[in-house]
Amino acid sequence: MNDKPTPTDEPEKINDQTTLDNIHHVNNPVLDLPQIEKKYLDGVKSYTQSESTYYFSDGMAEVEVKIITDEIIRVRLAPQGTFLEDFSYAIAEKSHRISRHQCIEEEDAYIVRTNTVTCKISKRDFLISFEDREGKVMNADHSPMHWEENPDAGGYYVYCTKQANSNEAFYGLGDKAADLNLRGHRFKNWNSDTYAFAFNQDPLYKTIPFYIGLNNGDAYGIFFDNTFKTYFDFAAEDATKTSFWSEGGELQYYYIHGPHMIEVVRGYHSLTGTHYLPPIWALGYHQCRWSYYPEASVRRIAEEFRKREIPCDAIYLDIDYMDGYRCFTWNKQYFPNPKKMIADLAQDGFKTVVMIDPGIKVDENYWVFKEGKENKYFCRRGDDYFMEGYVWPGRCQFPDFTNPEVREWWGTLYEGLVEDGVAGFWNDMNEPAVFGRGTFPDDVRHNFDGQRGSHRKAHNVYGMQMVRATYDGLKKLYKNKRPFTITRAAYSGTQRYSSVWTGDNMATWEHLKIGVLQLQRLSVSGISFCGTDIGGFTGEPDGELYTRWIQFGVFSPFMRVHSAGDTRDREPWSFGEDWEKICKKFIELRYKLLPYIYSVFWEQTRYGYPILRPVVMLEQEKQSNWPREEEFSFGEKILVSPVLNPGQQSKIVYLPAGDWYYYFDNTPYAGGQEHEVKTPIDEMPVFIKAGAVIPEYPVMQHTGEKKIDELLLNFYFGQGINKSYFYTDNGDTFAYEQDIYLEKCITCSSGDKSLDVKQEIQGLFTERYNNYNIKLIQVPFDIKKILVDGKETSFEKDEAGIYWVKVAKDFEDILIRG
Ligand code: NBV
Repeated sequence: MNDKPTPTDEPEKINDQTTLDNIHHVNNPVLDLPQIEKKYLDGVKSYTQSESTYYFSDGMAEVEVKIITDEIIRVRLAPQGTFLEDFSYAIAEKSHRISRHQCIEEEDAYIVRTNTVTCKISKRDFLISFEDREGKVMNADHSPMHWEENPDAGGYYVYCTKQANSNEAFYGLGDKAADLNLRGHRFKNWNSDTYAFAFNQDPLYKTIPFYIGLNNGDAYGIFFDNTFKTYFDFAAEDATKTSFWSEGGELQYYYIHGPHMIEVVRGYHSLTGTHYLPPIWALGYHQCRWSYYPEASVRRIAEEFRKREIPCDAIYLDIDYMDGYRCFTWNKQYFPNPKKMIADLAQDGFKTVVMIDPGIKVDENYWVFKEGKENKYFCRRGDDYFMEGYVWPGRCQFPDFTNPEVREWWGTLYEGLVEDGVAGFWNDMNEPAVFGRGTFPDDVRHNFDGQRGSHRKAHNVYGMQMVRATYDGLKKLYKNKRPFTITRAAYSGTQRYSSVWTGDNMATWEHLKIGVLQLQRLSVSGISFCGTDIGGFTGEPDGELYTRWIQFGVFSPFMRVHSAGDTRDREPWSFGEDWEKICKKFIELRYKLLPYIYSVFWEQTRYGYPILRPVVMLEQEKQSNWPREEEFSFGEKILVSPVLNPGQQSKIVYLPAGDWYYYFDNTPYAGGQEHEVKTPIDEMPVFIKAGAVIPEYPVMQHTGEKKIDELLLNFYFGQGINKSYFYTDNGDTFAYEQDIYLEKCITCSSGDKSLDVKQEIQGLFTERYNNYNIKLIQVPFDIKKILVDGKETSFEKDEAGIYWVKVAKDFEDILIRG
């Protein structure tokens, strides 16, 4: 761990004069070695084709252009003509859709074409560009791909420099604590333990080398799949250039065509996978702290939640539950009978989630260490010494999670805790973090799934492979139940194995804002299941900050309060009755929205839609939206703008085109413009899209508390035709993979004094309830008649002008007439 934020290195320059000169310009005239200098691709001399892959050569270097789909093309560079092994931890599967493509030779260029994208490779200078079908250039090289030999480590520093248009905006790159539009910034990817990080501090915990460019209103994506230390410069050094480069590995990137931002994200998910569908309890409210112990205080917290009737689904145990911080053990003094405690908590509707770190204590009497040692599962240095470093348990060794055999073993270690009833696991410190020097030295060797590599290559995937081992192991141990995992470090593709949190933030208003940026950014970078430490990890929030953060938490995909060991109490009741009341109201709101939230997760898992969508993603054609950072939608139908300042009485909120309703009183608002919205402390700007159908659960104390006897459906009247989807299943098994789920599509078509509703149902799951209770909000005419599947049905109207009607859950159509 680092006690203080580590100062970031001076960013390397990439222009010719300054690049890495001081590191390795060795020019020995006696031996007449070739001078090490930056080399650029020369003109194209020849090309060959092998199925969906085209190879272009400049006589020495080779460039591969591979058609992945109609929308996705991969480019690779081999400086000496030999490509590295085609291996990636990020890419989910290799079987891609076959698409039609061809290569045409023109006088000055080769044209590789799919149904959607045209990739041009200019013969004279090897510049590569991507165009849409109409010939609009989406993305083009500024200079040919280039490289520089690295005589110390071997391989090359590899560079790609693209043109940046004067008004091009950039989004993505994971957890960066920077403006949402990345233009004008430079970043480094090197997973780092960054306790109490600051705005614009870089690098942070995660490496997601994927960005979206918004070029004159049209979007494309670039995924630079390289695990070494990578850099991105978004028109910072030179306003006309966007560059990405790496200290090793291959220059390999995917061009992902839009033109809509959301389609770029879906394309990225088609490569790197989507989030596994979490168990529904993982979407409830979670209470965490470093640490709740001993057993009596865990029980007291749980009792307090139930006594105060504040919903909660999970309690976390941080490192102090372990025996001397030895992973997979219990401190029997604090927790004499963990199985019984966990069972009692479960009886009361609480899941127990515990932490597991990668550092394994060097202790000959500790079974995990002994097994790891005997089987040679721990990482070693260049000269074969063990990689040893100090972390919580003292002197530690570290499993090499890039070795499949080690991952398999690690997965089995959870057996005891799973038998004790633990429901979820939290992987921390997996950047990997080591006290003092921060992380492993570069010479540590890794198996890298048989591809071999030093820590330079494996560092950024270490945490991902740890949580992969955790997830895969748990999947076996829980049999048909869905695991829940959360990780701090990540690389592209981690979403297949885990949720994430943003690490050790601070209890300040600025950090609340940073969280709003980070979660939107993670979501558009393929990591939708993300959350912040609500309330701030270090420091003390006052009641107002805590409450506003809880409000943001309701609309965070992952909702967990967490704080450091030296902070005062952080439970929803810790700030006095007034704040407790508001926090309770908002946690209840999370539970009411759960069927909607769960459906949004399904859209992520099944179709690759991001969960949080910044306004720019909703209306990318409007340039005034590009810098908006505070409004975002949660799924398609709910738009929020969290309150981010103390004492704030009102807030300017932009609503995208269309009509909206203010959630707390159903007041209609016109979209396509800004509004000044009042922000009393017990409300926040939450708007529902007109035409939406939002399913709602009654307030429950935990997701398993009630079997509902009818489902409330909130119909928000909208002009024209509007579709809403919702998803349901048994909430915690993999039966949905055998089609045991229901996906419902409700289409509402409004006319003059009429509303027609149709329902289409897919899947084989059977709900336990029989009816929907439909709430018709803001119907602009007096309803005279309602026909459900042709039968006239009675309805009611309340004082607020809302109509209520009960219908069978599998109705096909409803006709509402004024
Ligand atoms: O395990 C203790 C903490 C944990 O509470 C936090 O969430 C992690 O981000 N952990 C870091 C290690 C110590 C941090 C100072």
